[in-house]
Amino acid sequence: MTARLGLLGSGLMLGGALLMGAGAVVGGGAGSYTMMGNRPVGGFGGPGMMGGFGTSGIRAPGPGEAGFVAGTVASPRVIRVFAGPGYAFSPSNIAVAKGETVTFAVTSMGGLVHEFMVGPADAVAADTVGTPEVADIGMMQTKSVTYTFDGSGPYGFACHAAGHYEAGMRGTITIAG
Ligand SMILES: [Cu+2]
Repeated sequence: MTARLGLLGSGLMLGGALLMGAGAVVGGGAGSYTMMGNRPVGGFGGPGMMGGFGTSGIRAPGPGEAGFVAGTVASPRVIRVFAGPGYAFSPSNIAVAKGETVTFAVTSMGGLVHEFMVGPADAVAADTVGTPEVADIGMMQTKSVTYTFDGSGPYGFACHAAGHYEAGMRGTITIAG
């Protein structure tokens, strides 16, 4: 598992290291590791997710990059986001094309339970009720939320688990082109 993760880039290598640490923190209980064997929760257990880990690399091309394909309502572009380790998202800055529909597949790395809210920056900052979000993302779980960026922004995302936003757990979404 560790070697496989190592192929995926520094972000996941960091996550892998954190996971080992988290196991020690919780006493190495088998329970904390059984989740790793389960399919991720949130609807991305299918071929699409595995494709994301394949030869195409950890992320698909973004706006302005060769091979970029804007997401649509019928076929959203999937962007993988790692919540943690610690109080941070990776990536913390995401570029989307104006009008495109994006599914954020958010995986919690490490022992903290996170949330992911996305939408207009002011609503996200204020944790406004009704702003799209997924919550209770446990260690190595993946949950997804889909959003269409049909405005001019600014947009953002954040985790509003107690204390996380204040600790800096937020990011920005740039409308490109
Ligand atoms: Cu969090």
